[in-house]
Amino acid sequence: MGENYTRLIKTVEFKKAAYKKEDFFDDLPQIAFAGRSNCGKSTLINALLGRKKLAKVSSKPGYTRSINFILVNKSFYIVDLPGFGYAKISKKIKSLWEKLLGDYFNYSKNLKIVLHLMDIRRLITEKDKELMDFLQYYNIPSIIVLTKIDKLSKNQRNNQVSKLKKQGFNDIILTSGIKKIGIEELWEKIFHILEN
Ligand SMILES: Nc1nc2c(ncn2[C@@H]2O[C@H](COP(=O)(O)OP(=O)(O)OP(=O)(O)O)[C@@H](O)[C@H]2O)c(=O)[nH]1
Ligand SMILES: [Mg+2]
Repeated sequence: MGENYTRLIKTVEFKKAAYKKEDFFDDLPQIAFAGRSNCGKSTLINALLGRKKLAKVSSKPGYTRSINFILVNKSFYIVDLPGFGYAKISKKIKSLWEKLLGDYFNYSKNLKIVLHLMDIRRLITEKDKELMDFLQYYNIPSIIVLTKIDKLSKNQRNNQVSKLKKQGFNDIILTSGIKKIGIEELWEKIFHILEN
């Protein structure tokens, strides 16, 4: 393996849980984590940052309701977005989240990329397609990050990855926030994006 990217992380600071666009930060580049509720966004962010309780991890889906800005090395933000697609929340909350996400994609000029997280067992659902359309509409680049790969055997993983490749998705990172798999690769990707 090449460089140890995790060692490049010197400071991590939880800045804000934003519930409206006036609370967004846009002073520095940012990398956002999006995906269905329960797909493992907060867990993966915690694994990346090596701090256990920085991004709140759901005991039940639908926990992250705000857009959470985490400042790293005083030079960029990791942004934890609220999960979408959880059926058991009210229409009112759902439309508030959609508005919040729309505002975020619309106003964040320093958003470099959205890491689109998906549970490796589920892949692309209807809700994921909506996110993809949303990102395309706002012209925001994204890559697929598969989560919870510890739940599948090597063969099963390969099967899921080849399904995605057949659909034209070639840039895929495999991770497990719980087993800390793919963390270095993900950092490499993030630093590469930040440098360009
Ligand atoms: N086995 C396994 N479980 C995981 C992994 N990542 C997350 N989980 C579990 O999945 C559940 C949801 O994880 P979160 O990280 O809270 O998911 P989230 O995407 O932030 O959820 P929302 O905030 O509701 O959008 C928790 O019970 C985690 O422990 C993983 O890599 N492997
Ligand atoms: Mg979360």
